[in-house]
Amino acid sequence: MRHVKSRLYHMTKLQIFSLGKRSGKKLYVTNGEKMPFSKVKALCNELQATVATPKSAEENEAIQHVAEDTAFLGITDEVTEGQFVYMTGGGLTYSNWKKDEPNNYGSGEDCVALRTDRLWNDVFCSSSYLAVCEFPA
Ligand SMILES: [Ca+2]
Ligand SMILES: [Ca+2]
Repeated sequence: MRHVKSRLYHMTKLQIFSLGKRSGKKLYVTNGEKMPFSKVKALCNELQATVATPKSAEENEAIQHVAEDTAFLGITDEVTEGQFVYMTGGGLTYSNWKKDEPNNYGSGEDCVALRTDRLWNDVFCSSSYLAVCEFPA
């Protein structure tokens, strides 16, 4: 019974999300809500997904297509300043930084956001941006 309940809960959570966009084997979905990075992480984790992480121009475009506004990506330089890595592990194999970014502005920006022009900017993790999760469909 507990299994059914948790399964139902999972399905409901999934249903809340609008149907996403697929790129290759990955599916990107958003609930259209803006929240700090810690909440995006928790939300995606709850859905047994990860924060959207583009590893090619095609995936970058797919994520931007799902997001109607600036969205967090699953990339940070929280561990070593200036060294951006995937939350799932490993250094970047693809990037699409806006000119003069990342700039680690102010007291330090350690999260990455995908803008509507598909370019990346390092941003404050405490700022609120769209939550986009990635499913290895
Ligand atoms: Ca930084
Ligand atoms: Ca920046």
